[in-house]
Amino acid sequence: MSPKSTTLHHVTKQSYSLRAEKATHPLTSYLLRLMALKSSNLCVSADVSTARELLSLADNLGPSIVVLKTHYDLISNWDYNPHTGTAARLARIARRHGFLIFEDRKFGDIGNTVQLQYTEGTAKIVEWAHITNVNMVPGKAAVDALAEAGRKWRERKRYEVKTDISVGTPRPESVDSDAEEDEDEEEDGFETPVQQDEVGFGRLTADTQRQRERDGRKASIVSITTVSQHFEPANSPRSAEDFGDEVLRGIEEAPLERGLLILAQMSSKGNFMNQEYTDACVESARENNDFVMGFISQETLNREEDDQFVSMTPGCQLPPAEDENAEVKGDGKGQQYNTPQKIIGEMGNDIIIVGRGIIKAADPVKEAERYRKKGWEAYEARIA
Ligand code: S5P
Repeated sequence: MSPKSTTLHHVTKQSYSLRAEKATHPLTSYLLRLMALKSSNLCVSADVSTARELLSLADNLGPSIVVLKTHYDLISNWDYNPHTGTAARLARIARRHGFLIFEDRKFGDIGNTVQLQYTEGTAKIVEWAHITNVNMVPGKAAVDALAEAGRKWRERKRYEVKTDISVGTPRPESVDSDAEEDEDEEEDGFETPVQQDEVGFGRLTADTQRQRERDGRKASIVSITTVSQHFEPANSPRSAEDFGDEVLRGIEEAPLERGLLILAQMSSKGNFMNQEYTDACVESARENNDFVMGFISQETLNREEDDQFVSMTPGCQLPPAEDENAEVKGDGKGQQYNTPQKIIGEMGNDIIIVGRGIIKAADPVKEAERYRKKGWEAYEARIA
């Protein structure tokens, strides 16, 4: 659809800081605070082919952006290891520079399938992407299902499973009793290396060894493995004070809540997202507003008094710096572009999403700053 220039909703006149205070979704509130802190409403779309390019873009552009958008399936050598892989490394860069990771997965299937795609499989997107998005063509059930999966994941994350493993030796009087102990432990289902790995607690402590020896356990041919688990509240988001330079100064790390954007309008020429579809997206967002942060759209879709969704807008390019009045053309493959001024200033959106305009520039760092400034000026003029 071609977006209408409408009278802008009252929220578009408010500062990001004020909106951060009012937002009920923790991740939306955090994002708005981050925007105010970094004077940035820029999301870079890191559409590159290797993990190395992705990580170096993230690190170099980190200071200018508030969101980094990924298409993990474009990366030929994505490393799926949850602790040392591409997503884990990206997460560390995101914490250090203060930006959110948005996997532009555009889920578009029946509810059951999108839940599995979001939480399972090779990528386990929910584990590392603060934000993802859905193409609502299959219907509202896709949004409901993702919201359910996001809530369940968050609930599980509320407690960290901490696992201690100690390897000792059996009491001299009976090897049988040790066998029983082993059996009991296995019945409890506690010998799960994945859980041990997940929290990094799968280690043998010297203290436990010594304690075992004090308890009268002596060397023997059979050893006992005792695995104990306890549940502890997960740390609340850490700040630079307790996390050093690993977290951007001035804000704590992102909350654990996950967020969804609904693909309500597209930038591509001749797309089939009509008004009826867009209206249904807005309804669905209102129905799931503890999980849906807002939209990928070409105009703000806040309509009712209480709406406080964010809209993130792709299809953004600037004319070259040396000819700022030049017309920005499409990419010849259906993509259409608008300037930050039009997207933020006139259409009332919150975040510009820029891919090739920045990543293909001769100097992406400088270009990202040029976009950041233009986007920010448009916002400041809008709320003035
Ligand atoms: O309507 C849309 C929705 C999205 S998410 N139009 C888009 O272009 N996108 C994405 O934004 C697209 O998949 C790509 O990753 C990015 C735009 O890239 P650019 O190089 O054209 O700025």
